[in-house]
Amino acid sequence: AWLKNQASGFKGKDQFEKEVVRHVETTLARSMFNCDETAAYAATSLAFRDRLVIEWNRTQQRQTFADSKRVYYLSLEFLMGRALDNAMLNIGEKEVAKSGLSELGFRVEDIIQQEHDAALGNGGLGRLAACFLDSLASLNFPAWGYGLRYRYGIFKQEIIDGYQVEVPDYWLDFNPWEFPRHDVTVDIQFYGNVNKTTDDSGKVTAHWEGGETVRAVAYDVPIPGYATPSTNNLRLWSSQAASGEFDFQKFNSGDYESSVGDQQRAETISAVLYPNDNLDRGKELRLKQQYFWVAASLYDIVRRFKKSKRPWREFPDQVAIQLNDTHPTLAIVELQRILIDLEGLDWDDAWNIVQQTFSYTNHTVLPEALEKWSVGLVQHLLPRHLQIIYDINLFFLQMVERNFPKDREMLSRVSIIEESQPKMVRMAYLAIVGSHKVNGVAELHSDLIRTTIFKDFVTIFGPDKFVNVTNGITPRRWLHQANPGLSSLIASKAGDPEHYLKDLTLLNKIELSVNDPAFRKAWAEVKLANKQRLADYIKSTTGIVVSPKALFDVQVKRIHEYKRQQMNIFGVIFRYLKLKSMSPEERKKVLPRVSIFGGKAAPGYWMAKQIIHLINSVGSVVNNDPDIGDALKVIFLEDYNVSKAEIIIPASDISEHISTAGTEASGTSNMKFVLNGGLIIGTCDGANIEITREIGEENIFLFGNLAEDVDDLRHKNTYGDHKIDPSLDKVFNVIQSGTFGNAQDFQGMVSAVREHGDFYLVSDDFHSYLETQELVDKSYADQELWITKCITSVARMGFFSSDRCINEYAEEIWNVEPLQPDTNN
Ligand code: DL6
Repeated sequence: AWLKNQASGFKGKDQFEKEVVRHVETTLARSMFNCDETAAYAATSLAFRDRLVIEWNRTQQRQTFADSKRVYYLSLEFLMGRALDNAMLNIGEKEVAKSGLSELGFRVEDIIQQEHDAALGNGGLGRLAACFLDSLASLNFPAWGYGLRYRYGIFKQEIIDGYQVEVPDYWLDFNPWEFPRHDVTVDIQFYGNVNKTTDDSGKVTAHWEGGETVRAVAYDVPIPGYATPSTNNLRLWSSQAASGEFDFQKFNSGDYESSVGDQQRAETISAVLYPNDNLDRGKELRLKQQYFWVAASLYDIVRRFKKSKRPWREFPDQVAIQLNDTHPTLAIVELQRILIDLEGLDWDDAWNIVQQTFSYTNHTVLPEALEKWSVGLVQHLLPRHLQIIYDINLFFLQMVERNFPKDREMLSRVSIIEESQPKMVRMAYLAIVGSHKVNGVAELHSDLIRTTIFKDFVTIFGPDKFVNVTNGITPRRWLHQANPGLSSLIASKAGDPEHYLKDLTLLNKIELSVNDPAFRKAWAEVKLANKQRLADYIKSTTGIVVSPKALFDVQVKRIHEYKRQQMNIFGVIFRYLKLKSMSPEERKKVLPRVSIFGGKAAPGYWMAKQIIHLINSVGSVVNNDPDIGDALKVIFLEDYNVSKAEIIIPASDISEHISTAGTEASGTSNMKFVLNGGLIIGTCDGANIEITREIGEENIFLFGNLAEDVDDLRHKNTYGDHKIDPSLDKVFNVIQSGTFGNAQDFQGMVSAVREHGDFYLVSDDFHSYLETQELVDKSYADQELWITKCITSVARMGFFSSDRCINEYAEEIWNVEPLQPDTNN
């Protein structure tokens, strides 16, 4: 292992064992005789944490000393998953841990399983942030992540009688990966009012006074790079009462409940992650979370900058702040406030600095996900910020008016303040105006934002401000960690993992072996073993036995109408009806299929919950139908999360990425599935398009209408002749006959298509979906050709490493350079 030469590496398994034993006996105060798997996990993590901390401190010192530009990635979500396995692999000490633990009587796999996922995110957006942290550290960029330390991450999903039930996810019981920094605190102000004073020179200064103060306390999480000593920092803020204590006066007078009231109110801010994906709910507490987090982060960033004693105009040479969606947009306003109100800069100088510092990533074109806050709420919570937003808007609109005097309507179209009832602040517009670059996350998505939702801004600012950075995934977690079998097979052709996992384009070397019988055989064996692992997991969690020889068809992601899990389950019902209509002899010839679903619905999203209920209801009918046997099984895997994805993704033969064209900004699980040797069925949407470009259209199953036709189809469905696809009609009739339980339970899903305009074009795409699924069956029957497709696809996936993606951000948006570690000390 490369770290062996570092002072921070273990000197062999004996030293590792000694440290585990030391932690069991001293830190945990237990004896090795009663050391169970939980304690072994704790001690192993602490032993690894000790290693990380050494490099972490060195990295921070190196960065401070170099005083070069840093990147700050502001994200309300970091869906990190488990840390131990990742730490072992990134610092190259998993083998040491494996043999050391085995001597102590444990299996490394069992120990890894003890860890609770860090699930501080909803889905793609949060997982992308986690992949980016891995790449930033692996590529040696001086970078910090800033987020919130939610006490409750995304809820745990239980399926009871086929329905989703949400259970709180308290993940902080024992978390060895965070370091509370009780000395790093920031007091954050809310509410109050603004007074203005004028000095002798006539300069007016605003003072934000009064209101309520909540304390932000930093918790730091080390982020180890892969095969490098660079270890970056993720700083998560936790809220507590500014006084730190409860109210003794109230307590002494016997008012026990309200004596802790302030404390509880303050702690509520970072208590819980909002469980919505691609949906904006406009709740006051959410706005409070956003300001609390950006204000604390900016205070920290500014404090660090000020230590360098540089003039303010150099701020953008030292600091690049990336806004992960619009959630941190208030940071733009906060920096402007700091510069003009607290540091005394002129508006224009300050605004110049702000614009050069920030850049904004858009992750969605769905109107329901585009954030807006009511002016009244912002005024109440952040009175000074609202004034600044109005000034930003005024100067912006004056510029627009000067440059486009003939287009009066443009002013209301692009105004940051929407003149609706009530008036709203359009956060995406504020983010665009306050940033020097705006990017989409896949080519189609970036084109769509340029030509639809942000079209006017392209006219105003010019096309260069709007760029594309296609998303990526870290191959360390999503290949090496999740699929060790495939990773070592690839290594036999592509060379040392330390090389190809850092330059994923080296995967192309395996294409030379696509016809090598031994390689192909080994490839098939790895897939079968991964399918067996998933089959075992399915059996242990659902009791259902599935054959690993069947075709595994997987759709795992948040449940959303635009992602069209409903179309998938309608297709499954169609398949079931077809099987039922066959003779037993015919049925025996059919290629068996296991349809696997997983994903959470937002608790308030009624339709998404109906979809989960239908999947489970279909499963209980199909799986118990003696006519069907192994020919079809329908599985819903409870509580889909990062660590489950690591088991599910390597086992897939075909996975479904079937959003209505133009709705899925990118998707990243599509990349993970192909990288793990599965093929995909998908629409011409998001990154599917670039995956097709890279791997070749002969290796992907594309179907459905194109994004450019969606508006016309929707119009036709609402105002014209909306004929339901006959196969879908048949499926609906069976649902309505009560075959899968009370038809009333699924009426909403059926009438959304039949009576309410079929907004997601399920009927319009259904025929081509079924045809393409048939093609999948036929292709899978030819295993030789199938394996060729899989190997070829993996070989061509190098583009989708998040390292490529981070290098693009660094060069085109942030203008930062990596800081090479000194590997000799
Ligand atoms: O960019 C990461 C991820 C994309 O892969 C998904 O396609 C997209 O749906 C998701 N967007 C969001 C938007 N949520 N908000 N706000 O999660 O981003």
